[in-house]
Amino acid sequence: MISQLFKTFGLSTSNPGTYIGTKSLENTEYISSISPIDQTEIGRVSKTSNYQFQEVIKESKKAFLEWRKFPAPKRGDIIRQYAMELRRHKSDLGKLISVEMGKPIQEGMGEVQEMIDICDFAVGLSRQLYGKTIKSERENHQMYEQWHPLGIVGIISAFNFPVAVWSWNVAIALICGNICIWKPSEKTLFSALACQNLLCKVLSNNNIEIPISNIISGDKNQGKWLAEETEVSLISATGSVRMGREVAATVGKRLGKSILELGGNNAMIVSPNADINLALHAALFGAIGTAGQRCTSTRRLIIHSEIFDVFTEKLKNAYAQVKIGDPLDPNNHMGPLIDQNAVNQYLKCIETVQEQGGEFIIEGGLIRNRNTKSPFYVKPCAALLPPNAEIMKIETFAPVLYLIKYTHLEEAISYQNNVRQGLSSSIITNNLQEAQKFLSPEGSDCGIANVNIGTSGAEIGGAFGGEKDTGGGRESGSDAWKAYMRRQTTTINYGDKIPLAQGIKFNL
Ligand code: UN1
Repeated sequence: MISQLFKTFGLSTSNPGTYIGTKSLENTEYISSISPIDQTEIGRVSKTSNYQFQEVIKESKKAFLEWRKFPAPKRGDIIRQYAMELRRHKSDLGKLISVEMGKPIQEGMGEVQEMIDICDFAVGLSRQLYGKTIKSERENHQMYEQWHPLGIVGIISAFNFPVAVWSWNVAIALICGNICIWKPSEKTLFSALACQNLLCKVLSNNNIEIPISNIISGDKNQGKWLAEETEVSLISATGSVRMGREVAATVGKRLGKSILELGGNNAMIVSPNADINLALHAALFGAIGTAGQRCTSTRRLIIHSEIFDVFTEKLKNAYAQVKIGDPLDPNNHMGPLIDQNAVNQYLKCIETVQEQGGEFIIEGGLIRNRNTKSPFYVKPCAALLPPNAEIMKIETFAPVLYLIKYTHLEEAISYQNNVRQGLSSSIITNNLQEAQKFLSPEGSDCGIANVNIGTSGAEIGGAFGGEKDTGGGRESGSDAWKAYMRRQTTTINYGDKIPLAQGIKFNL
């Protein structure tokens, strides 16, 4: 299967890792991509050298001078064609993501669907980069705002959504007239190269030689080069809070712009007025989807004490039905964790839960059977914890769910907000007052607040991101595009006098 995917996406077992548009550059140092499904090596990709990085910057600068001249709807048309390629390759790209990252095939294809959706959104947006007109206080004067592209946009993405989060950025940044440089996660380079090759196809079909989308491959070092580079106007980074702090400090020091989408620690409140069946589905998908490796994963269930026993009994039954195994088998709901380090974190988390007075209602542990061909498969688990347990403040990228009991809604909301992360949150209730309270300024402090929906599975049409340690950035829909452009305020005097603002007069 993998050789077929290689053929489809123009890949081989050994690939260059630096792309300047359609041109690729190889190097002598390589990164291996290992499938978490069975630990086989998919192939290798060369690391970007510092010299190659400088080339990417030089060519991106030149490219910007050309690309910014393209009318925005023409730029949109390139993204439209890219969306068509993605539609044609949805199943194959979904498979490649699943092989490389270990998420279930339906989720791999779901990720490609997010790419298609954001491309469609960006095509429409390419005709709607509207500015405001403003009433001037002076006679015969007109004011308005217009939006111009920034220049070069650097995109640092994480392994858990190897390509969708890039697409949220690249589709919008490109229609705005920017040039993009992508540093994908070193764990999912093949998925990234496949996307780049599809885009190159579109560029070639249109005889566009401008390198509008470029790739650098590597680890922290290459990420640091990108963050330090003054020619890069905006860095959009997705990943850990630790990484985000470093990027923010580096970019902030040179007064660059950044969009940060960092850790989440998302809670769902299950009220006594909840539709229990609905709550169950939402909790299950949020907690075990992508094996708990989404930044939107449900980590904490805050359950009313009146329904705690009934609900957890149902949760136990639901967990017992979760099928874990080869993510390429569409019958399975959960694949492996990404690597040994993730497994170690998971095991350490279980130990800490017990040390902090947690009581496992659904037991965790490693899974070793004939369906699991790598040591990275783990059991999703859930533990009841005292509401002040410190472990619940840390984001562990694994399917460990914390259960907390509450008696009053205010108490539940304060538990929900009592963590440093502020990405996603939800309440399951059919009570209007409870729902509105949760959505009011006294309610959830997160970037995403849902009612009768879980914490994960956000649509691209809304702005995506969160508060506090999540970094404050917003990507994808709504007016997130404004972060990829610079605002220019313009005043035109169409009279023959020059009245000064604020009533200032010169007696000349
Ligand atoms: C992420 O985990 O970084 O809302 C992104 C969701 C997905 C995106 C998650 N649409 O769960």
